[in-house]
Amino acid sequence: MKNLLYAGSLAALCALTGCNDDTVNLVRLAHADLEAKSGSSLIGTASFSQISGRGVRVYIVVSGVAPGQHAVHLHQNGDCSGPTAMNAGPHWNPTSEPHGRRGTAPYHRGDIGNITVGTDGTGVLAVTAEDWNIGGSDASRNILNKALIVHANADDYVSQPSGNSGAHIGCGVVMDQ
Ligand SMILES: [Cu+2]
Ligand SMILES: [Zn+2]
Repeated sequence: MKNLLYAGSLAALCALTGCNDDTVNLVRLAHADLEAKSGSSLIGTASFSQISGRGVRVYIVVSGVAPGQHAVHLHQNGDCSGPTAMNAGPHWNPTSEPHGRRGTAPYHRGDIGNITVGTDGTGVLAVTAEDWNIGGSDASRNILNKALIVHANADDYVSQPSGNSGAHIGCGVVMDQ
C-alpha cells in the first residue's frame, strides 16, 4: 500500500484516467542511482513515477559528464557489475523490434533518447514512456530490474543494434521506490 501515495484521491484519479488492472499501482515510484563506468566521473540519478493509465515519467539528472549529447537506454539485465557494465546486456527489447527513436516506430522498449549535457557537465532529460509500468504483471512493460545506461556518445537512432552510442559511462539498476 506504500505506493498508493494519493489513496485519498483514488476516485478522482480513476475518473480522470480510468481504473484498470494497474489500479493497485495507481501511483508508484522507482529510481536508479547511477554509478560511474568506463573510467568516467559521472554522478547521476533517474527517478521514475507511474500514474496508472499514463505510463511512466522518467527524470534523469547527470553531472561530471563531457558536454554534448549522450544516449540513454534501459538495457535488459539489472546488472551494473564490472568496470564497463557490459553485463547489462543489450537494449531491453521484449517486442523484438529494431533499435530506433522513441515515438517513431520501430524502436526498442528500452530506447529513451539523448541527454544534452552543457558546458558545466550537467544535463537533465525528462521522458514519458506510455509503454512502461513499474512492477506490473506484464514483463514486457515492467521496468524494474532493468539497467539504465548512459553512453559516451550520442544515439544516432539508426545504427543497429544500439545507435552507435559508444561506451557505458554510467549505470544504475531500476529499483522499487
Ligand atoms: Cu544503451
Ligand atoms: Zn535500442
